[in-house]
Amino acid sequence: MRTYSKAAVWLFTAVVLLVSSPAAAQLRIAFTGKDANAPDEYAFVALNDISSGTSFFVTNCDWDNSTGAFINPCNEGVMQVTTTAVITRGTVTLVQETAPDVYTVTGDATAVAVPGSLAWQSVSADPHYAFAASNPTSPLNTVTEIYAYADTDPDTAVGGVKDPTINNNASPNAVVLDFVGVQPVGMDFVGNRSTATLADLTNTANYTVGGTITLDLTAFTGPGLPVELKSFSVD
Ligand SMILES: [Ca+2]
Ligand SMILES: [Ca+2]
Ligand SMILES: [Ca+2]
Repeated sequence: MRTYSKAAVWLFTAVVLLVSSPAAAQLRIAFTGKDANAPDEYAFVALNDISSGTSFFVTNCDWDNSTGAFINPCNEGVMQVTTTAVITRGTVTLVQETAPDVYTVTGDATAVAVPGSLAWQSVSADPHYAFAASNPTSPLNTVTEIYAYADTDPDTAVGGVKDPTINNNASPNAVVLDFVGVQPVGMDFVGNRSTATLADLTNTANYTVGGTITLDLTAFTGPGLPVELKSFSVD
């Protein structure tokens, strides 16, 4: 009779569980607007339902895909956003800096400055990256995935060193919105929120740009709401 070690049985069980378990919904968000005039603010949409108690980080630091890390120090802030209830797919959440490093959220989340991080320091060209990190006390150095990137620098970020979807420590599913030839202080999605697709969210033609903008928090409701992944893995 063949015998198996406990370790072999455990490994077999773990593999069966891994293969048979449905894949958990991946955290998927996209930026829908920002306005650097006081109060500095941005809005994001949930592309999947987000569980209560989920955390991610947002920074104005630039990514460097030649090293697979954020440029650090970069003289920019980083905040931790944590959901306080389920945020359903399509919901738009607003985060505003209402005093230096004090953030007010319109929606079911909190936002706090990461201890030791620099002030948010609003500047029109500031990029916005939303990302996951393995160490919440040093998130810039421990990035595991970038979820969304809004570039309001007039350069072409896509395909360049700031593009988080390519090269080292790449996040192929990051939703990248890249303004080219303009440096908007404010920008906001003005396309059709009942039919928007992922391609619409990343097309700057669907955004208004300017100075002070009241960001539109209307939910995205259409069946074409972007949930598709460009790439999928179970690591
Ligand atoms: Ca503002
Ligand atoms: Ca800044
Ligand atoms: Ca750009």
